[in-house]
Amino acid sequence: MNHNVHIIGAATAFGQPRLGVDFGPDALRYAGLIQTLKKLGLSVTDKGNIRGNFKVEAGRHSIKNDDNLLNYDAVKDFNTVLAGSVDASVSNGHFPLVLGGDHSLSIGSLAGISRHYDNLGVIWYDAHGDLNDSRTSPSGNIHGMPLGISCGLGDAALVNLYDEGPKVKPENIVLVGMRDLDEGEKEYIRDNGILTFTMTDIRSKGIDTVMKEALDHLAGKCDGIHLSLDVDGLDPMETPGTGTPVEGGLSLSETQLAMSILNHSNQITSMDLVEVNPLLDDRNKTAEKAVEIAAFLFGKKQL
Ligand code: EXY
Ligand code: MN
Ligand code: MN
Ligand code: MN
Repeated sequence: MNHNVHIIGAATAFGQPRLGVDFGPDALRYAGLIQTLKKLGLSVTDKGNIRGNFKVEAGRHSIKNDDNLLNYDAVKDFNTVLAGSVDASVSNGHFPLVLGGDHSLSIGSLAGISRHYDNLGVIWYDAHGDLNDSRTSPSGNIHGMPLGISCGLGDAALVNLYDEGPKVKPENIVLVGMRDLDEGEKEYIRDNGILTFTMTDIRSKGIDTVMKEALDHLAGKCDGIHLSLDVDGLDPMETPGTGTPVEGGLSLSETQLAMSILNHSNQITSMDLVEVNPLLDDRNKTAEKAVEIAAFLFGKKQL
């Protein structure tokens, strides 16, 4: 693992309707993210927060375009700025750790990262597939679409954001923790043969086997692996401070084990840590658990 970490705060809430998730990066800092990573011996530079040049004015936070996409212009502008920042981090030899913010930020993080790889692998640790487009989305919320957009689905300007064309190939994706997939997402997963581990698969095989199978699937063909970790992948009893909780999720200890396996693989080259919403939380416990998860990715051990 690259020990030179750039923390990039992606303080966006535009991908969904709830306020507060834009304070996620600061909640993670307050929970001790930077000190915790430094204690592990990493060189950590905090690049601050990207907010873009937008104000959440009356009405601004609830505008839908003709395609029913919420806050479309704001999501597009924000992710263009974010892509540039992430691109610069990778160019300078750093590991970008992008703090959310809602999951629409992965449009920008994948756009900035993918230009550095011919075959970027993606592990999407989440309750949701985030593979919708405006046609399949039940909500119009773009945080339910970033992986689909990165594969080339839907709105052309979002698909072509920062660089022309799709950023990720379906065969280079692994979904982990799935338990709330919309019909269109299921169809896309089946049609494209995306390797998917539902919670039922995880209960049956164990998270250790699942993570090893995920890494085996990407081994050889991928020249880097991006981990996109949505805290709603964990059970809401563990991480209540998130906007779209789904029961029956992963525990903290399973996630620690998953992160240890990724650490030992030495394959992870970038990460998003997203959907921490301190306004919905119980005394910042979701951010504290998210810090613990990042620490295990970077080599923290219990003994
Ligand atoms: N699939 C639902 C939708 O598209 O509206 C819910 C998406 C939630 C997305 C979250 C954060 O991972
Ligand atoms: Mn998500
Ligand atoms: Mn590429
Ligand atoms: Mn989710």
